[in-house]
Amino acid sequence: MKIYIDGQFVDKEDAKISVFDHGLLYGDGIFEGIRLYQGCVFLLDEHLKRLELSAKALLLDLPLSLEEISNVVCESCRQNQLVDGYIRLIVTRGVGSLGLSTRSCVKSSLVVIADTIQLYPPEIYREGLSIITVPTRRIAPAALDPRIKSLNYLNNVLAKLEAEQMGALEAIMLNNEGYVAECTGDNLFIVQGNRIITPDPSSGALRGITRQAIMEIGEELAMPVEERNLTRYDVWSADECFLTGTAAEVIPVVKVDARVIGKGKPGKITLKFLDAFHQRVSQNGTKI
Ligand code: PXG
Repeated sequence: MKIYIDGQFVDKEDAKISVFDHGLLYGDGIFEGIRLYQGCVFLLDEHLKRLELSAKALLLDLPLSLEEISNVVCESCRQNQLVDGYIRLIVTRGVGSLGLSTRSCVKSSLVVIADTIQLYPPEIYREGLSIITVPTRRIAPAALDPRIKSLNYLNNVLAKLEAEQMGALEAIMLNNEGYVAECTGDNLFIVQGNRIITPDPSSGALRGITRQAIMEIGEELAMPVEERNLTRYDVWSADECFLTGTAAEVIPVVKVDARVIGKGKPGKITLKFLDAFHQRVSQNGTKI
């Protein structure tokens, strides 16, 4: 496997960064997770736009232009002869001295890993996922805005740990007010009759690229998605529930906190969105 680090493609064994990189020392950096489907990078421009906004929020200068980064992403896929895959793009603050100040970090670093990913076993997509709510609250936007896709993922890692301790593969995180924010690495949607609802980013959700694709599909299907506060009761009493994420794609949820959702199997509207999403995947890529 060839990994891109700051201008060079190196073997996996040689893909190393400094222990003085502030990405390691302080989680000072940003990332994106991007999919490659059939030789096309899915929604690459959208991912790069989000990367740019995350960088801006952290006053982090990207080491390359977005066009150059786009070329590096495509080249990483080619170097690894990937047809379908998962690309992890990381920008760290770069090497500096000890201490929180970013002033000693002269140049940010760019790492691109082009690999594959399988988050959930295949049967989950047919049968649906069982999830729980975990005690760890989503970090407040006033502390660290969840729209910044930063290398600080401890909040999510802790929640994922709690989920796994309880035997669940994914978990709902609430915000400090007790409203549903999102899952540890996926956005959440519910279906109530013919209404489709997802929490607003202000409640502590990442502005997911897959979430955005689902909202566009909703417009196309004349089932526009509403963004509003959701309680756990809303989720428990929903007719359907599903999660979205680049790695996870669209996953039906059939149980939440031991309550069966709808009929306990993937719902009709969920399957309609899933189908429309798969069609998009084959139409909206940047050829590598
Ligand atoms: N919420 C959070 C907190 C995420 O990290 C999503 C939602 C879904 O967003 P997208 O843009 O992918 O539709 C994410 C996605 C990984 C990895 O290992 C990345 C994410 C989640 C889990 C694992 O690359 N990010």
